[in-house]
Parts: sequence; structure tokens; C-alpha cells
Amino acid sequence: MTRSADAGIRQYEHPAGGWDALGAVAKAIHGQMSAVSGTRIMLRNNQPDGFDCPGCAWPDPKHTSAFEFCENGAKAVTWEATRKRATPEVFQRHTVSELLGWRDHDIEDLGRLTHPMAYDAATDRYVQIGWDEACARIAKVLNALPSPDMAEFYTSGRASNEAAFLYQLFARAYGTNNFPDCSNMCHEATSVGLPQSIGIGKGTVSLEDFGHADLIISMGHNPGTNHPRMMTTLHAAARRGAPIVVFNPLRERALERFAAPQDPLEMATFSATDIASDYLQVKVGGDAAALKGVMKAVLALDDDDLAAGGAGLLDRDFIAAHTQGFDALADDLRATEWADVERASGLSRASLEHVARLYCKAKATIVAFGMGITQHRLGTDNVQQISNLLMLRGNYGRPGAGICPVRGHSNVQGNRTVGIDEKAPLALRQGIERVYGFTPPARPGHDAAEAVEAIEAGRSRFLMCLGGNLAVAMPDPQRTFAALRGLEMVVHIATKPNRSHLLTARQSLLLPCLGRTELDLQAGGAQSITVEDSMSMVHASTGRLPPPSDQVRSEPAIVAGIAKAVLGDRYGIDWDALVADYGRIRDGIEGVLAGFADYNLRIRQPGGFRLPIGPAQRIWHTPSGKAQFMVMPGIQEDPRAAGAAVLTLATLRSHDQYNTTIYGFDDRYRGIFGRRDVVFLNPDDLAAQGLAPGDRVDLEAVPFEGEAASPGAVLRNLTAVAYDIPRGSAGAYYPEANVLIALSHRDPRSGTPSYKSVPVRVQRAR
Ligand SMILES: Nc1nc2c(c(=O)[nH]1)N[C@H]1C(S)=C(S)[C@@H](COP(=O)(O)OP(=O)(O)OC[C@H]3O[C@@H](n4cnc5c(=O)[nH]c(N)nc54)[C@H](O)[C@@H]3O)O[C@H]1N2
Ligand SMILES: Nc1nc2c(c(=O)[nH]1)N[C@H]1C(S)=C(S)[C@@H](COP(=O)(O)OP(=O)(O)OC[C@H]3O[C@@H](n4cnc5c(=O)[nH]c(N)nc54)[C@H](O)[C@@H]3O)O[C@H]1N2
Ligand SMILES: [Mo]
Repeated sequence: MTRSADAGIRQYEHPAGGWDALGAVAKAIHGQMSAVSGTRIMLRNNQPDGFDCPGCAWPDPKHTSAFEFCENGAKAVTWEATRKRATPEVFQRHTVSELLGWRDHDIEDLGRLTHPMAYDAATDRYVQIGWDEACARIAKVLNALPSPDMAEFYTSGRASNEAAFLYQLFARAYGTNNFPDCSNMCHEATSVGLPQSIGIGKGTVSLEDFGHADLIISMGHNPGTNHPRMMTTLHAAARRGAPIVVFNPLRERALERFAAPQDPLEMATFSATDIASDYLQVKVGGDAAALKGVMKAVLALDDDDLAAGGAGLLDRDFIAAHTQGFDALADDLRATEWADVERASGLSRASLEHVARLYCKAKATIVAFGMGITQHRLGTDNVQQISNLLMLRGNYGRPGAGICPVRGHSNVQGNRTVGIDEKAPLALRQGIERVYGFTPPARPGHDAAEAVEAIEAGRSRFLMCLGGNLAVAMPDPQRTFAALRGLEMVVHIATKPNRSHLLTARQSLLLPCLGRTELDLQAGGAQSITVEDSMSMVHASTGRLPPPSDQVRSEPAIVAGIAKAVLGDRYGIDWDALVADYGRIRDGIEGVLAGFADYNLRIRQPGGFRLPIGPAQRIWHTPSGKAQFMVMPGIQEDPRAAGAAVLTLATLRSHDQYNTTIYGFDDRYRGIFGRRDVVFLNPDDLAAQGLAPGDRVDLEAVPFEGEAASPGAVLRNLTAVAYDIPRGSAGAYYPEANVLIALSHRDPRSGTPSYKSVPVRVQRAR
């Protein structure tokens, strides 16, 4: 495997999207299924009577339009609908130890799981077992645990509302709130920060609002790769002349220039549209400082306007009627020094003042944001500063205005809504008691990082995973992998094999489930499931493809089967009846939770229905009943960032991956082809270390305030790529770079791992 160090690294000259994206779809289909079935299934994607795309949580325009082309949606669908099968025979051919040596891509590319299996330590292989046997083994372990709080129930956000609701009902009936889930690694900073600011942990805008916004600020996300359908929205906004201000350390191609595959003219003429009107390359981790700078400038502009006899630029009526804490915020902003803002954000005062002027000119502003905002030690502060900025000019509860956290997994928001929440809100507990007649536990359970710590310490002995790849998604694989291997039992409900499944415990079960695209036939006939998108729209999804084998069961059916085995007829819940007709599960959700009235009726409307979002009506479910300005005193900086030798590393998704699922080895828009072993560095940082582009380097973790990654955490032999990124900032791919992240390196307010601000040193490879 010798090749020149800079092979596969070259500038990508085209706009994002366009014909290259169409070509990539053809390739994705070719790799996994026949062209005819691939094309046919793609046409049912996000259609009113079709299935919801498992690719992301961006909403569909009214669910009535023609098929919306999306390259990465196509990859997600074909990866699930593949013809490849990971049968028991396949597992006979490969020991678990052998599979552990494979790349993540190759493990999943074995294909769809077809039969329930259990790990056999004697032969080091997964072997087929029956469903009843699997459920009986789980019941035996769970019913022997000294406390229900010694079991962990993980969820990855692909599960439907129906599956997730049953899952939490089962675990709460069993007796715990231990619900580690992928949102703990994702938008938890939003879920903790926004309720304090505006009384709900969700976005306030609808898709229609983007058509009315006259300023869109995009912070810390990469929609060209992770939410390609959002590019249609941004493309339309750019075309009608709405300024789009981007805060991102990396110049992401799609945010600069995009050719919309749905636009016949652009496709025919090979033309494209500029997306960002202003691209601010904030330092990694510098957003709170940048936002404070913009707000400070807004206050100054307001002062000037008042001095010139104007009415001021703040929305004083909104601030007086709807908010609390403005004076404290203003005092803090006036006391904040520009020099500190500039240093911490890496942005000039002039550029932030320019954004402030655009903001004061705009009648309606939306701020959209992703992982570049949330996955930081200051993640919750970042989110709250965004809300402060919006509140200064009353940008809530008006057309074209509001906050837009762009969610990850296609139903991660729905999972939280229907009860995947380790904090066990009172209303949910009361609802369960009302409908199901038992009192769920009130004590808070574990989030994802706490679950791993509890497992490591032996305080938890059992782990069930409804999807996902927990061990690989979490920081510090050295610790996390070792912890999981120490469990009494681990149970994975999954579509495809992955590395977490190979970290076997005393007993390990692998249970195959249906995906979104597949026909879900139960006693009461073919079933639909429901999901909630990033904008709180709940709608139905119906799969039609034949299941990968007759042994594969739906997630609700698997959960109900386990619940029956573990709980017997405790609390008189008729699990079989719930699975026979998912409408009964939805009736349960409707009974337990507010906002779901006529659930079964309303999902029949095209496009579904929207859950109530208080701030969209200027209703604030905060303790004071008002929206709160949240002060982040001063400018907080990582003390290490001052030292030139320490860089702040953001771990990123490539264009060819879905979280830990690696579809392929290209990151087209960043100019990386056929490899992932690279680190993106500013040319001056390279030179400062006596390095040149193409050199092999090692990244070494730098402990923070005594929080160390596992000793000697080093990522070796990466190729240095000179990239347009601020000095002091660096980028490398997730999950490879997770070895550098200490489990304790997280936002103290939300527990979100600081995946996007990892202190590292770069040196020539040993
Ligand atoms: N195809 C595809 N789609 C996906 C996923 C996938 O892996 N593949 N994952 C899904 C999931 S679970 C999620 S959560 C979302 C993730 O979608 P994103 O939120 O887009 O997540 P990342 O790819 O991690 O990219 C974060 C962006 O933040 C920027 N960034 C890094 N650090 C900072 C910073 O300090 N400040 C600012 N302002 N920006 C920063 C990076 O340059 C990058 O452009 O996508 C979902 N959709
Ligand atoms: N360094 C670093 N680490 C990160 C991040 C980062 O940006 N940087 N991002 C974090 C984020 S935002 C997230 S959300 C997590 C993701 O963490 P997870 O959600 O745990 O991981 P995924 O990679 O999405 O899970 C992929 C697996 O899900 C299973 N699967 C797929 N579809 C289905 C289905 O329909 N049903 C079931 N039961 N299983 C299915 C397959 O077995 C597949 O292998 O990772 C986090 N980790
Ligand atoms: Mo996520």
C-alpha cells in the first residue's frame, strides 16, 4: 500500500450539487442495487404515500411536490435497500476477532442482518438463535439485576415515534429512566439551552418562513453534505436576493456556490448560484464571542440611531412585552472588549459590525445552526447567544423570523418528543400514569456519557441499543470499547452490522430489524409509522420493499416481544395488541402527550400536522412566562488556544458518510478522494511546525484541566492538507479522530461531548 502522500488530494473546482451529484447517485445505486429497483424506490422517497427519507430531518415542501432530488438521501436509501445480506452463513465464515480488524465501511457493507443471532464465545462467532430464545435470555438477565437502574436503553434517532414510544414505555415499566441517546451527542445543547431562553427545546420556524426571511444566518453546519435538501431552500433565498451570512471556519463549497439539481436551467447551462453573501471564517470554538461582537455592534448602531433622532433599531415593544434580562445583557455587552471578541472569534470588528448592519436592516431574520455550534464546551452558551441576538429585534413569532436548529437523524426530534428523555419530564410521567396505570420512576437517568461511565464502573450491567453504533460514536474508544466488553449482556437491534456489535460482552445478541423502506406487515395489516422533522411536522411513512428475510421483525414488534418476556402481564399492557395495529400506539401517544389530538386522523392529511411551538405564537413556557436574555459573562477562551503549538481540532463528517456509516472514501467538495487519513491545517500553522502540505503527521491529544483522553491518545500518520481554515483551527474526520477526545471533555451545562473543539498538537509522524 505505497502511494505518494498527497495522492487523492486536489482542489474541487466545481460548484456543489450539479451533475457531479447526479453522477454520485448513479454510483450509489450501482454499488448496492439494480438500476431499475434503485430508481423506482427513489421515486417513493418523501412522497405523501411513500417513506420518509432516513437521510436527514429537513422537512419536505408540503409533501406534495415531485420527488426532490438529494444525493445523500439516495445514498442513505440505497445503503439500507441493498441486495447484500449478512446471513448467519456469512458470520460462520468470519470470527468476531477477524471482523474487528475490518474497516467500518467493510463491516457494514456485509449487508442487511437477516436472523437473530447470539455470540458464541467458544467459536468466537455470532450464531443463529430463535426470537423466543433471544427474548427469554434478555428477560433472565434483566429480571436478575439488583436494580433496574443497572440497565441502559440507548436509542439512535432513526427509530419511528411508534418504536421509540414503546421502547420508553417498556423501559419505564421495567423501572428506569436510563435513556442515553444520540441527541446527547448532538443537539443536547439546544435541548438544554433553548428551554431556558424561550421555553422549548426545538426550532421555531417552518419551511415557509424561509421564503419570507430577508436575512439568513447559517452557523456551524454543512448542508451541502448533511442536509442537501436545505440547499434548495438556501438556493431559492439567494436567488431572491436575501443575504445569507455564514459563520464557518472551513470554506464549505455548497455554502459558497451551488448548482441546484432541481433547476433545469442551471443543469443545462452548467451555471450555479452564489449562496453566502458573507462568509465569516470564525475560529473553531469562537462563535459565542462572534455573536457577542455582533450584538455589541447592534447596541452601538441603536445608540447612533437614537442620537440621530431615530426610533432605535431594537424592537423595544417586543423586549418590554415579551422578555426579561435585557439590561443585564446590555451591561455585559458594553463591558465586553472588542480586543477580546476579535481574539476569541478570529474575526475583525469591522466584519462583525457589517453583520450587525445587515441584521438591523433585515425585517425578518432566521438563524440556522448545527454541530459547529452545539458540540463545544460552550455549546449551550452558543445556542443561547443566538437566541439573544434574535430577541434584540423581536425575531420570534413573526413570518420569516426565528431559530432553526438543524437536526441530525431523521427522527431524532420525534424520539425526544415521545419520551426518549433521561430527565423524565413530569408531564410525561403523569401522562403514562394516566393512560397505562403505573407510576414511572422520577429520578433522572443516564445520558450517553454517563451511561458509558456507569458501565465502566460496573454500576450498569446491561445495555440495549435500538439502532446506532454507540461505542464508535462516543469519544475515547479506548475507554468506551473496554467498558462495553465488561457488560453482563448487550443487545443490539439493528439493520446492518457495525463495530459496536463486535464488542461482545458476557452475552451478546444481534436482532435484525426492518428499515423505513420496507413493508411492515402485522396482524392488523400493513403498518405505517410516523416521524417528526426539524420543524415539528409529524407525518406518516410507509415502506413497500420486501423485507430482507422472513425472520426480520419491525422495531415495535421486537420491543414488544422483549417487553412481554421481561414484564409478563405486569400493568396489564397488551403488547400484542399494540403491535397488531400501530394506530393503538399512536392512541397511547395521544393520551400521554399534549399536541397529538386526533393523531391517527391528522397523519392522513398530506404533509401531516405541526406540533405546537409556543414561541411561534409568542408564548413562552419559561418560569417567568417571558423569553429570557441569557448572559454569558465576558469572553471565555480555552487557555491553551493562546499557545501557538496547540490547535483546536473540529471533527467533521465527509461527504461520503452517515455518522459512523462510511459509504465511501471521497469527500468531494473538500477535494479529498479515496481516503480519510487527512488533517486540514492552515498553511501558516503547517509552516510554523516546519511542515509542508503532504507531510505525514501525528495528532496528539492535549489534556484539558486534568481531563485526559486515554493515556497516549495519538492519531498517527495522517497526511497534512493545507486548507483555507483560520490559524489555530484544524479539521479531521469523525469517527477516526474520536481517539483524541476525552470522555469528560464535554459541555458542563448539557453534557454534549466537545467533538468540535479538541485541543491537539501536530507533529511530524514518528
Ligand atoms: N449525509 C449525511 N447526512 C447527515 C449526517 C451524515 O453524517 N451524513 N449526519 C446527520 C446527523 S446525526 C447530524 S447531527 C447532522 C450533522 O450535520 P452538521 O451540523 O452539518 O455536522 P458536521 O458535519 O459535523 O459539520 C459541522 C460544520 O460545522 C463547522 N464547524 C466546526 N467547528 C465549528 C465552530 O467552532 N464554529 C462554527 N461556526 N462552525 C464550525 C464545520 O466546518 C462543518 O461545516 O447531519 C445529519 N445528516
Ligand atoms: N467525533 C465526533 N463524534 C460524533 C459526532 C461528531 O460530529 N464528531 N457526532 C455525534 C452525533 S451528532 C451523533 S447523532 C452520533 C451518532 O451516533 P449513532 O446514532 O449511534 O450512530 P450511527 O452511525 O448513526 O448508527 C449507524 C447504525 O445504525 C443502525 N441502523 C441504521 N438504520 C437503522 C434502523 O432503521 N433501525 C435500527 N434499529 N438500526 C439502524 C445500523 O446498524 C448502523 O450501523 O455520533 C456522534 N459522534
Ligand atoms: Mo446527530
